[in-house]
Amino acid sequence: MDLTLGGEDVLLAIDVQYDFLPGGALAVPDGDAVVAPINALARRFASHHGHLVLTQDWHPPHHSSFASSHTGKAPFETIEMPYGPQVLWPDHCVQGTRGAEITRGLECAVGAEMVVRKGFNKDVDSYSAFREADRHTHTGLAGYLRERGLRRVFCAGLATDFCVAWTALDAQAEGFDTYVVLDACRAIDTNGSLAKALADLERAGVRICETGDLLG
Ligand code: VGL
Ligand code: ZN
Repeated sequence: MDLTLGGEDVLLAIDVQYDFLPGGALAVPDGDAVVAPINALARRFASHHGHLVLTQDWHPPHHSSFASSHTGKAPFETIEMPYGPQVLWPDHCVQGTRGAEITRGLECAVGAEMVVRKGFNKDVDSYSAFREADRHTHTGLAGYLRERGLRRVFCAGLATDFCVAWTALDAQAEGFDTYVVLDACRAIDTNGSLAKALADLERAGVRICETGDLLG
C-alpha cells in the first residue's frame, strides 16, 4: 500500500459536528475520539500538498429522516421511503443550530478549502457527500474533486457505518482511489449496520487503513 501523500490526495473529514459528539442529539459512542487523529492527519496532508474537505450534515427542521416527522415512529426504526428503506433518527444537525456546527475542537477545519453540506433536501436524506439517498441527485463533490485534479480520497469522521461508508462507496464508484482511515472513525452500530458497512466497503474495493499508515 503506497501511502506517500501528495497533491492529488484529499482528506474528507466527515460530519464532525456537535450533534454527533458526546452530549449531542445523535451522539456517536466515543465520537470525540476522531478529533485528534483528524487534526493530526490534516497537518500531515497540509505539509505534503494534500487537501482538506469537510462535510456537514445540514437538515431543515422537520426533515423526513427525523422520527419526529412520522407519527407513531421512534428513532432507530426503519421505514420505507420512495427511494428505499430509511432509518429514522432523533432530530439532529438542524440548519443554523449549534448541534449542526463543526466542533471547535477540529482545529484543522479553519484551513479546509471546501465544506460540503448535505441532507438539506427535506424529503431525501443524504449520508453520502456525493449523492443523495435517491441515488440520483449529485452534490457536486465529484466534479469539484475532479476539477481540482484530486485522485485519492481518504475518509475519516462520523459515523463509520452511515455517512463515512456511503461517502467512501460513492467516492470509489466515482473512480477515486478510496480509503477509510478506520481508527479516525466511530460507528453508530444499529441493527448490524457496522458489520454490513464494512462488508460493503470490502466488496466495493475501498481500502481500509489506519492513521499510523499515513503519519509515517
Ligand atoms: C449520519 C445518521 C443521520 C452520519 C447523519 O453522519 O453518519 N448518520 N445523519
Ligand atoms: Zn443526518
